[in-house]
Amino acid sequence: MSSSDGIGRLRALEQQFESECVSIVDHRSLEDTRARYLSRKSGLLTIELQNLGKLPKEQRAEFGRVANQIKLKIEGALETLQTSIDRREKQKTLEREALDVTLPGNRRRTGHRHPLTIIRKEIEDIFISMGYTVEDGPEVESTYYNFEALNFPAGHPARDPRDTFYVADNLILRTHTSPVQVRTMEKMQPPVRIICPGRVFRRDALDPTHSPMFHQVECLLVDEGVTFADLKGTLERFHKEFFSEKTKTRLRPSFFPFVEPGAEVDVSCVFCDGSGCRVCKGTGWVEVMGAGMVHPNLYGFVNYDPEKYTGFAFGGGIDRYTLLKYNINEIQLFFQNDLRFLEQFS
Ligand code: FA5
Repeated sequence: MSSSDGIGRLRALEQQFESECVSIVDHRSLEDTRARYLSRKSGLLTIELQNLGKLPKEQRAEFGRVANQIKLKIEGALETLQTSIDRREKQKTLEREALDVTLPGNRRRTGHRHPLTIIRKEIEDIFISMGYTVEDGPEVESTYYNFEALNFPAGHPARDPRDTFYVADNLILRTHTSPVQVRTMEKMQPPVRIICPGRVFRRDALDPTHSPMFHQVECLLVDEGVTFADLKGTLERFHKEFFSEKTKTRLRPSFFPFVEPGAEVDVSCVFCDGSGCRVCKGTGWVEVMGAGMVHPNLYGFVNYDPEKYTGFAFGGGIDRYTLLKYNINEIQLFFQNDLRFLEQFS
């Protein structure tokens, strides 16, 4: 091989590289070209350089000089291309990720408290301000606490599986919050002054004011010298705070096994101020809870001295209070989770 042949091939390689340069547009084509010309084993220029040894000695220097010059040229050109490709890629990334800080943001929708939660909290706050504490009790309850210890005789109709949801033989979904009375008296000595809001369950047919799952709030006060007048005064104060100062409270004799005497509690209709309307069915009164003086038999279950202590208890429907407070005529609205309804409360 003569030196001029060799140099001719080097120059041809140089030209080939120059014409290929225009198609280098990204990192991938850049690296492919770099490997094709300069790779240590199979690069086109590397192979030419391996031929150096085959040249006559006096031609080697010239061939080596030209080869080196072309190598530096290729490396320089690739370096320049690398810089411009890097700049272009960076620019593309910046454009892709560009943030227009003048665009309006996405407003996060805030949740609303459920109307039943709002009213439960309002009721709790009124009683807390009167010195009561808030207790909790299990929703899956034993028949002992739901019935026996509340003085329900064996065979009482409320125990019937047609009225009560049974989980097992002696285990039910509580039908009222009154079991918390016994649970509380078991764990604390008088003076006792508690309320307990919570979910209760009955096999009641659906209608605008009845649901098989609803909410009650229980109240229990036991101390020395507590009288029926204290019960009435507490109910009156509560209703005036909750509805308005104009609201009247009325007690009608009634029967619950765990109180004696017992009463149904009505409030003067908040819609017509007692003059009679559709909501109160023309009577001027709306029934809201059951109440009474704690039956002395209950004290036997919790080792309180019935000669020393007396107390009162009542239990009201939170759902009913909510219907009245917001003038809603359908209890099911509370459980259908329709946002158009729920969003009206905050
Ligand atoms: C009781 O549940 C007694 N535990 C209340 C009580 C407590 C009396 C302490 C004496 C002493 P009653 O079954 O009447 O009572 O229910 C009380 C209130 O729950 C009712 O006045 C009503 O407001 C509400 N209520 C009853 N059944 C339903 C129902 N299916 N859906 C919605 N609310 C109901």
